[in-house]
Amino acid sequence: MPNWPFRFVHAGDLHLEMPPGGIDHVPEHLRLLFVDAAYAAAERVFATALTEEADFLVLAGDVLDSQQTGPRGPLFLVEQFSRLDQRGIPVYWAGGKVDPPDAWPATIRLPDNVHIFPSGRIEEFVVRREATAIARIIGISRSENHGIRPSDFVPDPAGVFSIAVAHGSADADALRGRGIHYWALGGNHRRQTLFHSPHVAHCPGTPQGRSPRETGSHACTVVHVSDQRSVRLTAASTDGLRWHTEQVTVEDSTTRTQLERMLDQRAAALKDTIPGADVMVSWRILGSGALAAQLRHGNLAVELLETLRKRHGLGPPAVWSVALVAEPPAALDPEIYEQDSILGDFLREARRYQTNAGEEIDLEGYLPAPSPAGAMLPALAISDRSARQRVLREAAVLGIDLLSGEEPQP
Ligand SMILES: [Mn+2]
Repeated sequence: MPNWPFRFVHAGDLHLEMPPGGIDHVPEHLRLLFVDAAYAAAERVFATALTEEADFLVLAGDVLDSQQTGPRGPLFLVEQFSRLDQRGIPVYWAGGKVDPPDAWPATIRLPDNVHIFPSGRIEEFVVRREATAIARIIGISRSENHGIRPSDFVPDPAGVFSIAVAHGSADADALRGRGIHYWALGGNHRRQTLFHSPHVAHCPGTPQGRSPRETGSHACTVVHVSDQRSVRLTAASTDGLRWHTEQVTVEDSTTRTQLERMLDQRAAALKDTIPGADVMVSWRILGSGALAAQLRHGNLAVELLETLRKRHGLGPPAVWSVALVAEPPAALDPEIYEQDSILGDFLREARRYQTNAGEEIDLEGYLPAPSPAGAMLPALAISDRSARQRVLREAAVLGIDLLSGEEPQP
């Protein structure tokens, strides 16, 4: 059945109450950026609805915890909703974990274009253009005791394009079987499309990364529905603060000066590859050699961080170096195991424990005083196989770093 083409914006997990974090120290000049990041990203969601001339905006839960934001959260949203209201763009909002419908402060009036789905039962709205129904939006706010129940959602008997809005996890196959044209999901902070054919289930993720682990671009989604009802998704970037991990490999022969130049060039390049955002970069240094050893144990990592921060971290836009960590190499050069030296002896001993998984490592003898019976023994036994391998690999690398006797190069 042919349809009017239309488009809408789908966003979720705005979490206005949650500023980015997860780092030891936010410098003075970036504090406002952190405090405002969730709001700035949310504002870009509303701006996207305006610039795309969207027919409507769908919010799939966890927009704000109004207890935690205080009045700033609701007042900000009323202002943004009003901007859309002036352009005749309705908002359909299903509550998630932190924003059940009754959490909205009673004293703050929502503009008329905002429709909040109730919890506990499905409600539906029909969007019309020139008296023709172009979309039917069915939704529910999350209830505490259960996630999404796909069977709650029924496609339109007359065949109008049906959009289901809900927050929480759901089995993709169960959703697929319902015949709903588009599942507008929320709850996963990472952007994800569960399926794309013939129908679509999509979660746009949070518009702003909150920690060094949430790297990469964050966005809301513009959903284009053609007259043939094919669905195309485009991401509209929303994060003004971007988390990024940059890997740099050093060779045995790399000097400090060479590494400094490499870091400097990479930091400068990030300004171009990630335009329009302040970048929080975590450096991972891979490789082996004296310089890598020095990075793992000396002050060098701290000194390099300070230089990077001074040269690139001030902005705007800032490329702020969050951390600089040298990773132990995954595999060691087999030749050093054959050395006739203290290091060789040490490595062969470590390898013996690595290959004989059954052989217990006696760590108790290294304790300063006899351990209280039982209390620490389970931890000392390193019973977990992968933990044991990791400890032995780190011990081998530490041995190489400290026993190889190579002078670090200037
Ligand atoms: Mn959430």
